[in-house]
Amino acid sequence: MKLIGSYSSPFVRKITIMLMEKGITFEFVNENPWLEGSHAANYNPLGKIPALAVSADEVWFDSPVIASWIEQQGQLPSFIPAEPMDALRVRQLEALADGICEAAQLIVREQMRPPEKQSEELLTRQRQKVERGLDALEKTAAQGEWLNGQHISLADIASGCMIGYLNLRHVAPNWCVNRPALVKLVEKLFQRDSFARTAPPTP
Ligand SMILES: N[C@@H](CCC(=O)N[C@@H](CS)C(=O)NCC(=O)O)C(=O)O
Repeated sequence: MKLIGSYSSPFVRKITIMLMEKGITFEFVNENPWLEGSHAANYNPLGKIPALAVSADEVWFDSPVIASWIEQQGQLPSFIPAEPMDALRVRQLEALADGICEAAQLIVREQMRPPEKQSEELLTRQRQKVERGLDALEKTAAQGEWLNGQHISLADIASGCMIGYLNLRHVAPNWCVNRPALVKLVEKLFQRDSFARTAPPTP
């Protein structure tokens, strides 16, 4: 089984951590979708990573779909609760963390353009999404040890990967100010072997 991705992608990291935590072996295929000649579109018509190639004719893409496929393999620990409403809550929090990553990526790409071509409107809009998203996660994190229930879930993993990405790209560098519950959660996550082993390389 091959995971097509890059070491700096928070979506790829989420999937890598799930596989590592469950002890599922895989081959990592390093693919930068932004480089000319990238093979990402061979696995996902959208040309995005991650993609999980289970065999030549079974390829899964979009990280929430890949996460569901991994869970369906039945390997413990489970990162999506069995109870349907709990599962929905976890998936919504995953979508929130992923959405913050998407907004952060738009900020990063916009800031790569020449200053005179950058849209202040786009940057403000995306920064607001990041801040509102972080506030919502802080509120949830303050309610318990994990974002949902008594156990680590996909919501926590996605949130840890999201914060790792903000740190890497210096987006919202003050994310930890006035968000003590999120800080506590992330510190706990970053101590895990799976997080330590997937820390993105600093550019
Ligand atoms: N919703 C997708 C987002 C994946 C995504 O945006 N990946 C980025 C890398 S972090 C990418 O491949 N971008 C290339 C592009 O947008 O063309 C997922 O969760 O898998």
